[in-house]
Amino acid sequence: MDYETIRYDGTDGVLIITLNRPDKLNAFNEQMIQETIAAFKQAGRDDHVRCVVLTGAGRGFSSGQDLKGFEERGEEVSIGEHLRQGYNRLIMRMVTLEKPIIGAINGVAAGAGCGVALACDIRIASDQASFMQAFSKVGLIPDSGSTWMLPQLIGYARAYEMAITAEKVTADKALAWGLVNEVVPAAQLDEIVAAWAQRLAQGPTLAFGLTKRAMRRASGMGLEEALAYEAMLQEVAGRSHDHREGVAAFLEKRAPEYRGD
Ligand code: LHQ
Repeated sequence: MDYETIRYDGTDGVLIITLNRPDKLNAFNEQMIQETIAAFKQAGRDDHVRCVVLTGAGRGFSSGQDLKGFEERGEEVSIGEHLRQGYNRLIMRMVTLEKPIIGAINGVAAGAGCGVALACDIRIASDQASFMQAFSKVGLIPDSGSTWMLPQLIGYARAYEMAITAEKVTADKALAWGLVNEVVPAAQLDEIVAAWAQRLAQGPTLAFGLTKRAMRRASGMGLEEALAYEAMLQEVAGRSHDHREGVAAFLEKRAPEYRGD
């Protein structure tokens, strides 16, 4: 599939999706929202893809909704419908993709761009990155999953602070708050993310995917239900090639060779 607003580059089990409207700090217009949804759908269907990296071209990760583009669509556009047809589908595609997604946060992640960053499973941030719940600057509430994901990640008080101040949270503060997994020098971001992605792409993809499903679902469950759900998914993982291979490799004192199934 040909994309115009994103780049879609895959090698050795790693797919890199690059938001590619650098002049606008990768603000999402309608085409970029739909192309990013399509890219994650394609990633889900392609068995060669075992890890996805999401990043931005230029100095931004994403500045959120393209406010100029949205304004030009006129007064009668329903924001609710725009979310339902766009960002909500994108966020659901990301969280239901049963492969790890690494957010390589190269610069500012604002508004819906912050929501999309939060929907990644792991965030590696450049020391130049920042996170901004920009919505209240334009009189809106956090969307794209931010009201759900942000309090879970950093707690209600910090999440609410980010929402009502709309101030940039620096990479270092994001690390201290548990918003990112690692902060790295900007010049080394690509290299360090590539090492992470290679490692994950050589891992037991089925187990990584089921782990994501179990953890995402567990947040809506009590312990008893979560235990039952874990047992059900472990039954599936336990029948996989990679489980047998992992145990055999351990017993034979060698490195495992996972296939992803
Ligand atoms: C932009 C944008 C942008 C267009 C930078 N749009 N051009 C959902 C549904 C429906 C409606 C509304 O929203 C939503 C969800 C949302 O995402 S709401 C939140 C939308 N985003 C924002 O409010 C952030 C707006 N941007 C900013 O505050 C700044 O650009 C940040 C703090 C992100 C970066 O600041 P700087 O590093 O100083 O860069 P800059 O402001 O100079 O931006 C560079 C260029 O990118 C500039 O264009 P220009 O032609 O002047 O060089 C900006 O106009 C353009 N740009 N964000 N969201």
